[in-house]
Amino acid sequence: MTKTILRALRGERQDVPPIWMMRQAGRYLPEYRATRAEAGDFLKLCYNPELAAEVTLQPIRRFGFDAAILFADILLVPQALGQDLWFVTGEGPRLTPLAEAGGLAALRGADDVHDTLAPIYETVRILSRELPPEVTLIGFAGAPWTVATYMVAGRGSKDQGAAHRMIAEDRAGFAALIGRIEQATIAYVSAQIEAGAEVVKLFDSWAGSLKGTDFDDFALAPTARIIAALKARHPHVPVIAFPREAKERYIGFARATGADCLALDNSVSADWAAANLQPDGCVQGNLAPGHMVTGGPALDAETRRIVQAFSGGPHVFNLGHGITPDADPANVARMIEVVRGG
Ligand code: 1CP
Repeated sequence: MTKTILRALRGERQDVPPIWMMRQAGRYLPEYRATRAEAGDFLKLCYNPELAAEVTLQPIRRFGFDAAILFADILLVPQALGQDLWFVTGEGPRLTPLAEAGGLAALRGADDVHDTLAPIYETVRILSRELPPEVTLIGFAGAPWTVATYMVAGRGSKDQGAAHRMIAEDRAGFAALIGRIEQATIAYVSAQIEAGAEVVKLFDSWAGSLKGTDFDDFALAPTARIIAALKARHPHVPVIAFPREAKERYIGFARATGADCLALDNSVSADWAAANLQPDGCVQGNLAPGHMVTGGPALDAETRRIVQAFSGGPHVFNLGHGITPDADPANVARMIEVVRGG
């Protein structure tokens, strides 16, 4: 029997939507914190196939989600392209900003990423052996725009100002950077699929800050080219696109990029998305992550409302963004129970 998430991604409506959760392996789980401590730090955990597989499996064991997402990070691709990467505890990722690192010319070619990323493929192989047969394995990468914002600025930022400045000052240079990330992403994600990933998700977390033709050139077009390349090699592997905060640009995004499913953030209402996006195919989302902290009757009511809103078509239940470290695991268990009819 085909797994429930694969059925949804192929466009099938189901009475009970399959469910998984962004950042389901993470700091809100004591067993995750213990394994991360054992690994030493976050990056060592990403590059340790046994321990990365272990943290991927933890939320499956604890909650029985329908899918597992490979434990890794979108910033491993810049590192594999040769940019220094480290994480500052309590602050987040740091990279040597691209201009200081010698620009695009100093980076490796897209086909040279595999040496660095080989442990990630090993994690995928372990998971495809160890996951329960009914659970789907999701691989992922960042979409080029979001990855580029970190490469240019050397860190996360609220407005992605450094990348926007580069677009204004050197549009061709920025397009070349996007092209390099795009090629590396195709190589990386194809290798994940060959190692056993059954679905791919492209995270464009900062898509919302691109407007007009910038959105077309740097969010939509690169995603479309990546999906076209993946479909040429692996036609049966569904792709989930997540152009977060794209708002009205969500309309038509699945058709224009060839994505099988649109992951929805919390800026779009479920009723609006059911009317405007679901007719094009599967949608994923979009409970606000705050309910995993606060729980109570509002969690039950919102969960039921979202399931109901999307009940007329293909739907994968998820949060609108990643679960936060202050979330209560009991609320996660309750959300799953409600989705499954409890
Ligand atoms: O302290 C820790 O243990 C590290 C916290 C953490 C985790 C659990 C980071 C640092 N990355 C991850 C794992 C991760 N990141 C996954 C694994 C699978 C999962 O369980 O979902 C995935 C899919 C990501 C993707 C990711 N990393 C994104 C896109 C999704 C999103 O959240 O918008 C982004 C933007 C990153 C960069 C990143 N890595 C880590 C942090 C704290 C950040 C964000 C920094 C910022 O806010 O700018």
